[in-house]
This record gives sequence, structure tokens and C-alpha cells, in this order.
Amino acid sequence: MKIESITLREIHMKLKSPFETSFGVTHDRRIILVEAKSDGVTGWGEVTAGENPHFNSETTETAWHVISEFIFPSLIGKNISTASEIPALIPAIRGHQMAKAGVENAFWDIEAQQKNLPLWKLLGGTQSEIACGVSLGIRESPEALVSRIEQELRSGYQRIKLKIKPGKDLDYVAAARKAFPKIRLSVDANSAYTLQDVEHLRKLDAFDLLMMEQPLAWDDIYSHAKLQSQIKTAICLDECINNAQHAESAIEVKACRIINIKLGRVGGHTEARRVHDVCKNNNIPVWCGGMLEAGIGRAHNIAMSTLPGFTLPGDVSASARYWDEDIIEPEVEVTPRGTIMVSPQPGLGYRVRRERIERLTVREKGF
Ligand code: OSB
Ligand code: MG
Repeated sequence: MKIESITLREIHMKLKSPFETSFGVTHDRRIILVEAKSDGVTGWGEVTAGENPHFNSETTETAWHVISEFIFPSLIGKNISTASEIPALIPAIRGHQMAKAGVENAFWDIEAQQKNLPLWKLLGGTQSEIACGVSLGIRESPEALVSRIEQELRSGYQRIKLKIKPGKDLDYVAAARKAFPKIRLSVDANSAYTLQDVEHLRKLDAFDLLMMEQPLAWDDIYSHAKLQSQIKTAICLDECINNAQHAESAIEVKACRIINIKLGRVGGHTEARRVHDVCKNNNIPVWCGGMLEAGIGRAHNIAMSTLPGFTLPGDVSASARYWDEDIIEPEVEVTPRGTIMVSPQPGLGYRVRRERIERLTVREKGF
């Protein structure tokens, strides 16, 4: 594979409804798409950085900068035999996993098309149908949350995750559990608590939660180990796990019993697969997280979710929950049993709607 050209585009897409987490509310997405060309084949990747550095340290703007100033110049003109060789071409770039993932993943799409394989098969996926859950933003009241859960369950989703923060936690979780005593329920705090809150967080043990996601600081594995030893609910790490070494450390110190894998957060398919393997070897279940992706990022998430260690429902759900109109065709749809059927077609398995992308583009840079 000769790396011939890469085009960056920033598109703007409005979410159907605002999404509130402990770190803020998102109304509109600024998404960078990567279009790569190699030996006449085109591949696509999506950068999952947020608009603000509140989930991790990256933003749409930092990704644009790092890709155009540092990643592209190191890649253009190089020859690789597989997409998994890309991380070795940019060893001097510290961090910026989301920027790296957007680029690397485009080459995985190319490699899959060249080998005439669906991307999920190229990655080593074994599941042709994946289990789906939903992540629900913080609501104005517990009643509003309960009616939203009801709607998602009617669509078939297999697990409901509630975003929480101090002051918007126990009442909401209690209302959800009371209304739906049997469902698989979890919470995600996006680092809104500290070890001072152990007594408070322990109260969540009463609600039979599948997991509590990232309650403590985004970069602090050690404190999660202290918390995990004092609560019954399984901790799931999200923000803390940026590579396979982090996963090994977290497992060794017992900081979590579950790990959420996000392609962007760990730097692309190559590292995501390593994180998956570490977890599988240690009997730690994994699931695929989401970052409010458009269709290209969503398609990459679906491919990754077919790996055998993905045994819990992920946060990857139907395009129509986020967008009036997605940038891929067909859009991602969920079956009445709360699953996504994986495409048998080569590459991403969805057609990229270039005309729509061009209409949504606010800036473009070719190399
Ligand atoms: O922590 O999983 C998270 C969205 C933005 C940033 C962080 C997170 C999320 C979600 C939404 O939970 C997942 C999705 O529906 O894409
Ligand atoms: Mg999370």
C-alpha cells in the first residue's frame, strides 16, 4: 500500500437532541473526516475528538493541527504492507490518539477493500450480530428519564446507561430501577467524583448496576483501585485506558472489572485489538464505547465490536438516534432484538455519501 494522498474535511452536524454529561452539553458536532487513497482505493476514517478538551485533552482543533502538521508529513509517500504498520511510522508523536485513530482507521478500510474482505473479518471478528445498548444524557427530571428509557426499551435496546453527576445521581438511578426492576442498567460519571465520595457512591450498590463507568479522575487508575475495593458495583474504566499497557496496569491493581474500548481513545484499530487481547486473556469483559459519531466512526465501531471479547452490549446505536440524516448508506439500524447485523460487504460495509459530506464541509485540506 503506497500512501498516495490524504484529505481532511471538517463537517458540522447538529444532534437531534442535546446530549448532557457531567462535563457539559453538546448540541452540535464538529467532526473531522479523513479520506485516504492508496493504489486507487479510497478509505475513510473519523476523528472522535470532542469540541472541547473535557472528555480527554484532544479537541477537533488539536486533531486538525496534529494531523496536518505532524501525522501526514510522516506518512505521505510511504509504503506499508498493512494498516497495522502505521503506528510504527509516527513513534515520535506523543498522545493525540484520536487524531492518530482517524488516520490509521482509513487505511484499515483500504486494506479490507484491497483484500476483498469486510473490515470486521480482517480485524479477526467472529460475531456477525452485535449487542446494542444506549447511553442517555442527564435529564431535567427522573420522570423525564424514565419515559425516555421506556422508549429505548421499546426499540429493543439491551442495556441502558445513565449519565450521572453529583446532584443528578441517586434520585435518577432509583427512579429508573423502580420503573424497570429487571433491565441491565449502568451509570457513567465521566470523572465527576473523588475518593471523598466513597460513602455516596456506595449507595449505588443498592441498585444492582451492571457497572459504574469512570467515576474518578480521567487519568487516575490508582484511585479507582482504592474505590473498587470499597464498593460492590463493578467499575468500568473509559477515560483512563489509552493503550494496552494501561489495561494491564488497571487489571493488575484491580482498578476495574470491565473495560470500555473506544477506537479514538486508544489510537485506532491496531491498539484497540491489543487492549481487547489483554482483557480477553484476563477474563475482563469489554464493550464498545461511543463518542456521538457520524456514520463512518459508527461503522468502524461496529467492525471492532465483532471481536470475540466484546461480550457486553456497547454504546453503538442507530444513526437515527443522533442524526436527521447520516453520512453513510444505509444508515446504521438496530433490530427489534437490540442488535446490529454486520455487513458482509468489503471494507466498512456502508457506502459513504460523498455529496452529503461535501455539503456539510466547512474546511478542507488535501495532501
Ligand atoms: O463517556 O461514553 C462516554 C459521549 C461523549 C463523550 C463521552 C461519552 C459519551 C457517551 C455517548 O456516553 C455514547 C454514544 O452514544 O455515542
Ligand atoms: Mg464513558
